[in-house]
Amino acid sequence: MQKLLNYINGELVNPVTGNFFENINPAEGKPYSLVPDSGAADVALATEAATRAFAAWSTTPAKNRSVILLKIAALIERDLDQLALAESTDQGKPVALAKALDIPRAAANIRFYATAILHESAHTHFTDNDAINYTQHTPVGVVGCISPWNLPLYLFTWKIAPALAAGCTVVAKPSEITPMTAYLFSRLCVEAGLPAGVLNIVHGYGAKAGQAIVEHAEIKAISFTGGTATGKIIAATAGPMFKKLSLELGGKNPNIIFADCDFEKAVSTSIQSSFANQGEICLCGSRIFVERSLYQKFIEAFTTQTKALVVGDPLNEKTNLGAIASEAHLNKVLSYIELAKKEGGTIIQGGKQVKLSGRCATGYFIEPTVITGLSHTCRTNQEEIFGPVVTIMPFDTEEEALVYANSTPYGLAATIWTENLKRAHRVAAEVKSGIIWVNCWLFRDLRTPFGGMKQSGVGREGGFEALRFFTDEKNVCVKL
Ligand code: TXE
Repeated sequence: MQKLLNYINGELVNPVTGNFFENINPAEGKPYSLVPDSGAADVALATEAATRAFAAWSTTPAKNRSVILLKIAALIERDLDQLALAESTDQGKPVALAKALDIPRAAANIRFYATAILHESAHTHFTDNDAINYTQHTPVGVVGCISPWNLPLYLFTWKIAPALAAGCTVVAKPSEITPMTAYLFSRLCVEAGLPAGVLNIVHGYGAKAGQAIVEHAEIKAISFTGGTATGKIIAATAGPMFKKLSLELGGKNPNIIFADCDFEKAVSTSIQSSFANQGEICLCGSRIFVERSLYQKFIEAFTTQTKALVVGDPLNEKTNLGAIASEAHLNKVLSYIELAKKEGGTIIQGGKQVKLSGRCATGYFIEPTVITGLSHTCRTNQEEIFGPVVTIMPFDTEEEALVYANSTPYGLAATIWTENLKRAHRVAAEVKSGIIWVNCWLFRDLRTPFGGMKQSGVGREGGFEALRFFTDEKNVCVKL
């Protein structure tokens, strides 16, 4: 079985203990490769390498850092098919989605920051004729980047690219559930000639390798994307050490549909925002609120289109929903469908595990599921399920829609469907979410800030904010 390796000090190496654990292909429910079971000793070696590399990398001219990052982006594009296949095999998502979204976006992340550093500027403030103040940004040092399993290479590069571009050196850990593309990425970094120690990738479990990264005294900043519960643990560890922290956490996003919307567009995009990537995107709209006069018509069109979705082998180009990322997650999602029934919900579409035949006979598949008849306060509508499960509720007034939308502890994203321009702006201003889409979903301009409110996170990623996160900022005041 293929053994993945850590990437430390420019070399692909075994974990210190020599221990590995199995990496499961979720479409088959079977192991297909072995992952380094790294711990504090591996993180210590990675951090030493990153510390040694920092002086040279942080003073490498921006244009030279840019050249090497662009080379890595080009290698990702060269290996698009191989990386998409690996992402699909590792995560369970349709290979077509990996090819269209995950891998191109990984390359785009790197290109964006490789060129952003060429166009950075600093603020200057003239204090009458008495002084000049200027703001200086310097790379913060060795940083930790910890990423989840839903969009593996996409989110891994979303953190690593700004850190490297800013001049930091990095100790990174992909999710233990989806380590394959991070491993392939490390091989591309070797091929591109990234200097030794600039990026180090340590594979392993969160509580062991991840926790060791957060605890390491020489790691000055942590950028984390994952569950809110894990975010709390990381904040509790990193807070007293005064590390810089960026936490991108869970969501329970409202999708608000007014009767004056472009109906066809609202339905077809809501199918995407509900079920893309098996609903395993923190930005999915898992709570759909529909104005009562449109409710019945929406339910009929939405369930018809849901029924037409193909749950199948991720390697089949016609598949809409592939496998759930892990057996534990499959069981979690199924338990929420049971909870919804106990809470009085009606499953109007789906609701069951899917048993496929052939190579996928023992894989982890779930029908896209639509639930009605629940209150906005029940657990099903309050907790993040992170699977192909949506609830639909009617509302009577704009005020009521806002109460429902803002009723969870999360505040990551929201979608609003209306052709009324004034209402669109009014509602967008009132919804407590870090990103609001009006008449679209998942449309991203990489220059815009990204992040959550409430328990969906702290800090902003994307744009120049991410570059700033990885720097120390000072004001220099020169008296004239
Ligand atoms: O993620 P974890 P899990 C949500 C979703 C899901 C839930 C739990 O609801 O069901 O979170 O998923 C590393 N110190 N999201 O448990 O644990 C871990 O190894 C340092 C939302 O799989 O948060 C992995 O690399 N690191 C989400 C990363 O954290 C630790 C995406 C994320 O894993 C650690 C995924 C520790 N103590 C799940 N413990 C989103 N917002 O996109 C774990 N890790």
